[in-house]
Amino acid sequence: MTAADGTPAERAHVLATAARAGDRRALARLLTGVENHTRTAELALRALYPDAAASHLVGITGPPGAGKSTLVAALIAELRGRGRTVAVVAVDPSSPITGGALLGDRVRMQSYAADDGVFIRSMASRGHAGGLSSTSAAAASVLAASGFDYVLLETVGTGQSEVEVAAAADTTVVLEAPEMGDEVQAIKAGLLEVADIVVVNKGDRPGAQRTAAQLRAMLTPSAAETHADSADGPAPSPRRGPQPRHPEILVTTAATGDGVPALLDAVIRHREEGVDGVTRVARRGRAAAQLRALVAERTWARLDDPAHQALVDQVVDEVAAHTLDPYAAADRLLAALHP
Ligand SMILES: Nc1nc2c(ncn2[C@@H]2O[C@H](COP(=O)(O)OP(=O)(O)O)[C@@H](O)[C@H]2O)c(=O)[nH]1
Ligand SMILES: [Mg+2]
Repeated sequence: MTAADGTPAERAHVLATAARAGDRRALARLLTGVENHTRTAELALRALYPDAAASHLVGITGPPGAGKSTLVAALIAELRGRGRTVAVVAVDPSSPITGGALLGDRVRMQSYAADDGVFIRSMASRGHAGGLSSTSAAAASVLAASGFDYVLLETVGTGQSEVEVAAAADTTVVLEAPEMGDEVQAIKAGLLEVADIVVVNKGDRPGAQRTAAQLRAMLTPSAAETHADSADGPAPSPRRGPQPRHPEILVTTAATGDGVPALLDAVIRHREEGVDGVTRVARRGRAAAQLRALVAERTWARLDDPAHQALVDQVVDEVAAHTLDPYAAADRLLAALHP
């Protein structure tokens, strides 16, 4: 039997088994199924899910043109040099505003085509029924379960959903280029909040070290602040759970590979130090986000059933006419599902 025959359950079993064994065509097919929300992909993902825990999921985000794709290519080289396998999901924006080249082009230049330890998948950032973050999380799960030691998720840090994708990784790396205006770019996008590691790339450009110093000054609590807090601020409230970490700030030159081994060391350190705290929190956040998206998607799938069509149409009309408020409308729709 081939993956094209049989029931969805049978096809899913064939695909999951082949993906686990490293069959790239099966993997590619499975990822297409994940993007299209097919029943077969869902069943395969369910079979693969328990195997995904060992992989290290690393999000890489930052403004367009900061060098994310170049850095991903450099990280692939570094990981392969250390004998580790790596899969990449690159979320390419559908709009051509980015000045950067597609990751696939960069990696093709380095010819990993024949290397089974590298797998690259590009994904459009628009048009995902269940949301970009649930689709890319599912894709990352498939790749992790297929045995890749590292799964890198490259997203442009320009939209909320793209940032969420990277933020939900075990380790989130935020890229910054040396100051291109008067302000550090990542601050505008609110990206620094999600950073476990901040990388100032283009270390060969003037201003890289200065940008790194500015970021360190901003992100590292100074002794003076600590003192001021205890002197005249209100008593600090007791914190629960692990203390937030202050992101490490590194400088790389992705174009030459300078600083990339140190970055990989920091990524590994982040996970090792965080196994019981930070990583678990990140994984829980990812699980919760994925579940929220799925529940919303499945609820709508049920409401889209012809049996509910008349009610949905009526409620939409009433909300549009302001004769029913949207909150009551939502309650009425949910009640219809659980009579
Ligand atoms: N000078 C310099 N240029 C770089 C470096 N890394 C990337 N670039 C260049 O910056 C541009 C954008 O890189 P890309 O990786 O496509 O950026 P992305 O949009 O963040 O993925 C390209 O022209 C790269 O060659 C670097 O370390 N130094
Ligand atoms: Mg890119």
